[in-house]
Amino acid sequence: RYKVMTIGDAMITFNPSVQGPLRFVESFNRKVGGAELNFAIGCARLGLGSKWVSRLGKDEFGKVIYNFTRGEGVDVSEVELVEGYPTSLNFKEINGDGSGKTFYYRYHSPITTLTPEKVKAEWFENVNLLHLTGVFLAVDSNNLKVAKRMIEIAKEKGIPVSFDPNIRLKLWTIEEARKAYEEIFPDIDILLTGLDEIRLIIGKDSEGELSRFADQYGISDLVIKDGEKGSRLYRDGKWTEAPGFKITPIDTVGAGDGFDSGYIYGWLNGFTPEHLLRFANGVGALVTTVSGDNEGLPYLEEVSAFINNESIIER
Ligand code: KDG
Repeated sequence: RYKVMTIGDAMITFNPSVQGPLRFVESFNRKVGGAELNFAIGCARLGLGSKWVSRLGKDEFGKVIYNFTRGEGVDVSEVELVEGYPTSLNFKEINGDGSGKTFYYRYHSPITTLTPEKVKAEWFENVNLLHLTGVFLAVDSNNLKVAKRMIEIAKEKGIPVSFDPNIRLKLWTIEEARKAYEEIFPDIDILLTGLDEIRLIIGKDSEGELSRFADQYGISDLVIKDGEKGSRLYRDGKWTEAPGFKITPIDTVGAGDGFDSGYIYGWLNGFTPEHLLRFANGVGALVTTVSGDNEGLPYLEEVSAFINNESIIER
């Protein structure tokens, strides 16, 4: 079976018990979040081998995240709990339409103890794809060096690299983000980005300009996610698109990570462009139907049933 590897910071995510401004929320549900971790869980649920490289605090919350991730069947052999760096926290605000805001407490995150020298070629054993996101880059300015070292090893081994810019303007400025992205775009095979994000990054959004951008960097798959409207893929000089699914979202946080896991699952398994987009749209949509950043990530049979409009007989 195919295996993916990703690296990133995770947080205890406090989901609000009621919708509306955070200042009026008095109780929360303790959950787990983090863009790359959500991706790793999404891949594992779909049946891929999935490895998440990280550092957590050597504290109660670090143990929660470690055990939760291991319980999802994600390979945690390169996750360490480190002393002196508390596990990061994230308080969420959720609006009536399911959209949300995040309030981070992730200063001196444990992942900042990972340096480029600690990256090992052995991590890449049996790995078929490396997935990185801009959240990891945004958490600490040194993480770009770690990411570049990982990309370097992946390239040496002929392992494709996918990237989601995942812009988090609460963690860095758009200028800082652009500078970091430009350093890694030339090495990216699959770029998975929101339409609003790519607009912010390159200042353009027409298909002609987007395809020129992909060609310029040698990106083989440029995937544009546009939430409930659906997604588009630019590959080999051609655009393919697939409409989104009509659902009522409860919590949209994590939908993009779910989409990415669906896309990578389909890509590794050789799906056609149309099927790839439809499958990834289905995964993203299902994520929004459950509260929490990763709870709604579907199992393979659930996506298949959802996108084929079949009901699963439960009793
Ligand atoms: O993509 C969803 C993630 O963003 C969420 O789980 C946690 O905000 C988060 C982050 O920055 O990783």
